[in-house]
Amino acid sequence: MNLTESLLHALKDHGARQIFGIPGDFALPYFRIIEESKILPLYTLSHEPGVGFAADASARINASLGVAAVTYGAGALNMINSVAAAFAEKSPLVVLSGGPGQGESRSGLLLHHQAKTLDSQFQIFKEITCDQVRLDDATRAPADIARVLASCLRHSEPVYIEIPRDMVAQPCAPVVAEGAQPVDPDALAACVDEILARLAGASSPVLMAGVEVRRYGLEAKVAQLARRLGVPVVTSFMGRGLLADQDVPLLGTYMGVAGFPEVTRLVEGSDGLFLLGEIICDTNFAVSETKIDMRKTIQALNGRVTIGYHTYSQLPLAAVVDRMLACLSAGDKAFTVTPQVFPHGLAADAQTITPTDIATAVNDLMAVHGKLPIASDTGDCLFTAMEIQHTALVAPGYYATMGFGVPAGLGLQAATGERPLILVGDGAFQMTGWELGNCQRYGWDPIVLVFNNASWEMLRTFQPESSFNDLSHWGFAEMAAGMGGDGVRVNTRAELKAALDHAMATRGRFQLIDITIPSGVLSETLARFVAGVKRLNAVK
Ligand code: TPW
Ligand code: MG
Repeated sequence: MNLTESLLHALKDHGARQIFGIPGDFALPYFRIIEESKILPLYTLSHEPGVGFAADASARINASLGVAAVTYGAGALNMINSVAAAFAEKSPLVVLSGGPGQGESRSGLLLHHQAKTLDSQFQIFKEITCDQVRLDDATRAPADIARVLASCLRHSEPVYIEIPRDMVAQPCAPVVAEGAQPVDPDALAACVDEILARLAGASSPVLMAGVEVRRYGLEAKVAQLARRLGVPVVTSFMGRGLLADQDVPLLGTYMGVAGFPEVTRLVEGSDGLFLLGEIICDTNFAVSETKIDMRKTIQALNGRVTIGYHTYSQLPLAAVVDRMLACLSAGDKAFTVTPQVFPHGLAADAQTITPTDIATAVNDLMAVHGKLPIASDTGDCLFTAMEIQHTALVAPGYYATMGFGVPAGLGLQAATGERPLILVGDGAFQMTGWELGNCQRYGWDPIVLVFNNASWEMLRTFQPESSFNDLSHWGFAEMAAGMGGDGVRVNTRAELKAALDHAMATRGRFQLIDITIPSGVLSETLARFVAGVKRLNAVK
């Protein structure tokens, strides 16, 4: 076995199912081995940000490793934003980069793709990955690979692996995976006793599920936990899409002033708010009129459980959930909640289209044809996604990068084989929409809804006086054919419904629906958000 084969087998053994990438001369040798060994399928895209987003989405949807393979310098540095997004939102993304061979630096010449020093790239990636290795020693490589992949899964954060181009075919032993780290049983028992006592003592406990629940594959167990505790469940904004397929008393998504008032009241009025696997960030918690006192919550995050004024460290989230389940008696507590009703029953008339009409049309579509997983970009499309019934969702809810939606949708289809729905604004589509041209090579056929308001509308809501937020109206529908898909522009609700039905019935080519949204028209959720933020700012 050579070094690249040893790495590829290790990736597969740790849960990776495919690689997304773009080669370059520093990467050609290891890409050849990826292709010829057939250990993992390789999907090439057009631009490195898309490679990173697709690999990140594959990691999120399957709760396993995603792999992004690039070349040194121009390739890897082009992917910084995507890796930063994965780091911020705790997605286990493995970055593979080619690199200069030993001795290449000795020529006395600067090497092409070199930024400052040959080590600059490694140093830059250190900031946005939790572990790194340069595979410059074939004897040490198996242990180094085992450590880095274990770190990736343990922390659910990106890692960086650089493969010098003269090392790829060196003989190398197979990687032996690291074992699980020991957990202090006394600390675990004390921690879980305390959580359960707090919840039992609360008159209005609520469980809020966050992204780590999915990252660590705990959705079914957390659903069981909620049933046994008999507590209502909400997700955070970032956690939207979690527990969508579980039997669980799921009320909705907490969004403070932008959310459904019943959910907001329940969460802000809870005296036992159990934050499970949350990222404690502004998009999850800042937009509230009644500030949640974090010191009064129970925060169970991977590796850190904080109750009141003290913290238990080094307890994996899975161990905490397992132990809680073991301590609770087996039966479910009888419990009902009134789930949120999402808009449905679109009037297929000649009216112009609002974002909430799009949510309504999607809800109608899913009621007939079953759920589709969704990849959403940043912008009003993500607020609109909150009005669509609970279904698997990948979106940059905290890091809020544009450009995520389209490549993430491709990542979803590659990783699951399921046909995804992609929600994307016109501004974001201008960034990475071209990646759709790769669907024809791989038989992907996402349904793409472009929210075309000819505007950076989210920005306009914050600063209406600036005319730089006006975009021209691009004809995305016309571009689809040249990229191997079908495109249609819709201006009325009747046209939207007809286009969605047609897209659903047409398989094998991507289906782009370019939806004209009149200027200044927001989803109901974004309108609540804007009004709420203005209210909050007015009282400051
Ligand atoms: C990579 C800043 C946040 S929202 C937004 C910008 C420019 C406008 C989005 O326009 P779009 O959607 O896609 O047409 P909509 O609904 O608002 O009209 N660069 C990156 N990421 C972010 N978040 C920005 C800039 C931004
Ligand atoms: Mg727009």
